[in-house]
Amino acid sequence: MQIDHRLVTMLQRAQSVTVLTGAGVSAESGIPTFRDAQTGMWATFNPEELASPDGFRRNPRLVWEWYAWRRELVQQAQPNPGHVALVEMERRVRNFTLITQNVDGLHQRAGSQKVIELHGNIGRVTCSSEGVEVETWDTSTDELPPRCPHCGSYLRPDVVWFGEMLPRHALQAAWDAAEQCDLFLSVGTSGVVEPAASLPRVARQSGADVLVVNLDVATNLQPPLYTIHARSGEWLPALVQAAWH
Ligand code: BV8
Repeated sequence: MQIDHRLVTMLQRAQSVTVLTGAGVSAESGIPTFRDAQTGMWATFNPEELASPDGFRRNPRLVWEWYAWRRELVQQAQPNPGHVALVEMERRVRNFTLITQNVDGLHQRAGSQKVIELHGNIGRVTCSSEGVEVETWDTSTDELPPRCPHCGSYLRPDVVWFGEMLPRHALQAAWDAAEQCDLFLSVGTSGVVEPAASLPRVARQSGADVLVVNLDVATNLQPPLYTIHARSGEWLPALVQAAWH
């Protein structure tokens, strides 16, 4: 895959690079994106309803099982070349920050060291009342969701639901990284969900060049916003290869 030399030069010269990833980066690991038709038994449910406090209040068992199904998908998935390319980029760029909207932990499994998880991580479980992480619970009953061993409230996935605030420190760190970078990459995100969707604009307003890599854009290389129609699992490795090999 040929990468435009202007983009390669921008990356080579960048002192500070910030990357925002969305479900499209994990799609090539076989994890359905949020807006693709959910496969299997979840095709009839609206993710934004299941991923919400009201959805959990209305049907805690269904929501717990939806996350258990997704957690299984994630555990069977492997990081793809797009994740691996971002690990090398982190090693090559002086100031590098990776912000992800994904909750699958694949960036960390690929080897990324510094990952800002804006929407939490499906691999962690918390108490729905105390908010603290819970690692073991009574599995002898078939009641779902399981209950917190400390207070008896339902357990829930450690993810940010629609209508919930993002972790303050993570959002602040992401905002700062968007303001301070000279190159911002937005990869595999539809840019629908706020406040993450505002990060590319924050970067542009702070003078950064912004590259958007997605399948729902046409390629248009007009500074300072460059849109590239490409698969992240192909384009990111080709960019890293062109810049440093
Ligand atoms: C908040 C964790 C303050 C859970 C997620 C009305 C009422 C209440 C709230 C709102 C409202 N209106 C707006 C809001 C704010 C709301 C929001 O933005 N809603 C949207 C739907 C309009 N945001 C919130 O609620 C946030 N909190 O604002 O708090 C507040 C509080 C109360 C009231 C108001 C405000 C919390 C948002 C976090 C939600 N949690 N995830 C879980 O995963 O179960 S978001 C979830 O959806 C994902 O984490 C992800 O972030 C998002 C999906 O977005 P993408 O990652 O972009 O995925 P998507 O499928 O959309 O796109 C994939 C893209 O990849 C596509 O463009 C596709 O073309 C591309 N692609 C596919 N394959 C590839 C590819 N690209 C490259 N290569 C490929 N191979």
